[in-house]
Amino acid sequence: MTGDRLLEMQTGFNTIFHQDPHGIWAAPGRVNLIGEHTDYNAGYVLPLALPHTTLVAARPRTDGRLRVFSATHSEDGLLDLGLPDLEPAAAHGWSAYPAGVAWTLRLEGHPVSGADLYIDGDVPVGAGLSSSASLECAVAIALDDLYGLGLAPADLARIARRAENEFAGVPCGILDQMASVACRAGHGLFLDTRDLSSRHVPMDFEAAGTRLLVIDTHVKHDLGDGAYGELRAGCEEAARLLGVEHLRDLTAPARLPDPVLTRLVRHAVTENARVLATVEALDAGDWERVGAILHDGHASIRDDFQITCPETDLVAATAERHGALGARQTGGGFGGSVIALVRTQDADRVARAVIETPTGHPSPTVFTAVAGPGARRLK
Ligand code: GAF
Repeated sequence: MTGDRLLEMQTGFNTIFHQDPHGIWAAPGRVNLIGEHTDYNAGYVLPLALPHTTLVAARPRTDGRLRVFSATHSEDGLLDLGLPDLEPAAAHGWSAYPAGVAWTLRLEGHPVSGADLYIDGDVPVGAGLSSSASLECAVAIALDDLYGLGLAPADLARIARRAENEFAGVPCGILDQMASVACRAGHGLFLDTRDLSSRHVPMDFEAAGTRLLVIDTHVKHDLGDGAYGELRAGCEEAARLLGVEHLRDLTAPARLPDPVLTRLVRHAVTENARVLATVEALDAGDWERVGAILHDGHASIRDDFQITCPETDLVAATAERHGALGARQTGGGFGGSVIALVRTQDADRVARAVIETPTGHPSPTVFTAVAGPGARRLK
């Protein structure tokens, strides 16, 4: 984080609130290497934090007001919300995330009496890279620090997720929030979402002669549009019919009379196995194997979970045709970003090929992922 960014945050806060912030906090977006739609099935995930972060400059208040300004939504101006009157559905758009975090903290008995928040960031929005979780987590650690709550990272993630579920109305799992608070630079986070136990798995792409390309297809998805909730409900129904608490409890795919549920089960079971296999391959330094697993992961979300779209299928196939070891759509689905694991010498060729892929949308944007640190105080 450059001094310039901190100065911009400080100046931005000053301009809006005419005072100095008490501190500046950052929480990253993430890419999920493998383990898609396993988190609400109590399964495994393997994300890494991006260097892209949401930043929050903040100062506490004692009058019950939450005043929030987002530099990326400056057209909305300064929003002034009364914490005691906050109710789910009272705040809309981006402001539901900071408001939801303050609401959840108070609901759980934490003495949060208000705050001025100046928010900025560079996590691409709608790209499947967890911009909303990074906003929630940045606000959560800022309020935790300002009010000396002493919450553990897993509690902050749980509170941020609760804000998203109950206040913003998005029925997500805990993958994105745990990635944002608990990742470590140079590592992926191998997380068991059942008990939140985790291991930091070294993920130094450069030293391995590889790169992880993140290809934002600019095809937008919306997790609130119902499809995500339907998939989740389908998985829960399948678990009920199969007599297990979560699909994670199955050791092998199982058939159900409903072919749709049978497909959901097959993805959930095989995806957990792919996370375990990826961790093994990374530990062994077998990057070709990691690529092959990413390829299989894409096939599973395309054919079984059916959350890809023609554009991401095309981009993933194009990356592989031009030499990627493996490529797959990452994140919640229905567009967003594709990741491609490539050998360093193939990176430019693959990037050029996907940028030139005619998807019917603005050309995809490509950057190289470097595993960054989790949420932290900067100043
Ligand atoms: C979204 C959700 F927010 C996560 O909880 C997770 O389910 C993911 O989609 C799919 O793996 O990012």
